[in-house]
Amino acid sequence: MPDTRESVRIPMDQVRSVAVLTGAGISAESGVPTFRGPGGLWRTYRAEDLATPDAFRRDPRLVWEWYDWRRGLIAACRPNPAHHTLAEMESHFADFCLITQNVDGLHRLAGSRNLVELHGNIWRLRCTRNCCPPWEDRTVPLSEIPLRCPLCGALARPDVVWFGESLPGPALDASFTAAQRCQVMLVIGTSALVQPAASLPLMAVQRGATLVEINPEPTPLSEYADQIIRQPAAAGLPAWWNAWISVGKR
Ligand code: BJW
Ligand code: ZN
Repeated sequence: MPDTRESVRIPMDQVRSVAVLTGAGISAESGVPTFRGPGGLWRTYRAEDLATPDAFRRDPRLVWEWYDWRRGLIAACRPNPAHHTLAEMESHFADFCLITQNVDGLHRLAGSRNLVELHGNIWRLRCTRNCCPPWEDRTVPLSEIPLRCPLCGALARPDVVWFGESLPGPALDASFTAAQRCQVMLVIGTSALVQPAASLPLMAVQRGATLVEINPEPTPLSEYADQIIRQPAAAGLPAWWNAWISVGKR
């Protein structure tokens, strides 16, 4: 089977509804480490020690130190052409929903507005007592570790989704809705191994959507894709978008 199927072309002016699912790969060229590829975080660190509620209960200092280090890395990163292309695409469709698994905040920085952050945001913090509203804190490095809630003094935690935790209900609902009603679903830079995010493109396919994958490596979704761009996102997405928009104008 060919790795790149360039043949699928739905005229852009016939498309009203687009959903996009992004993963760590879209931010790789901005300098944010991925999780599972070469140089990925899970090659050096164990998710069980750092990204589960049990790990945080056992050793909040260790988990906070790891997040403080990652926040420092991400603070130095800027959106790349793939983030900017998605922000531009938003204005071309009546219904456009960008669903990201990333916690780095780069989509919003690039100007995306109709955005669902499925796994939370590393710059938002919350109180472990759940009695106080979440707050934004962009301080790098953090003023104290482990950080405490400024209102009640309980332990604070990053407002991200760890393994074994439920995803935020409104984010999950919005992404199911978008996946079920889109005509085109674009999947960019995710290994598609983590549930329930990985099921969203399959939901879209079951409802008849065209699936486009942009990823230099094959994933479990590749066999369902109508079009595959085997390139890094920062080059592959702008080229794909320019090709699609120029077909629409002809
Ligand atoms: C490029 C590129 C370039 C490189 N351009 N591309 C069966 C059914 C349902 C659930 C489960 C199940 N079995 C197990 C579960 C539970 C679990 C799960 O899915 N585990 C699997 C690993 C097996 N899921 C959960 O626990 C979720 N909660 C949940 O399901 O609640 C209900 C429930 C609970 C308990 C049991 C059962 C149900 C929560 C998942 C939370 C994930 N959290 C993390 C950390 C977030 C916080 C943080 O960042 O600190 O989210 S883990 C990590 O993985 C992070 C990512 O968002 C997520 C996905 O990773 P992603 O984005 O795909 O990155 P990579 O690195 O994997 O892939 C990068 C890709 O980019 C690669 O393909 C490269 O080729 C590509 N790439 N350069 C384009 N330049
Ligand atoms: Zn509190």
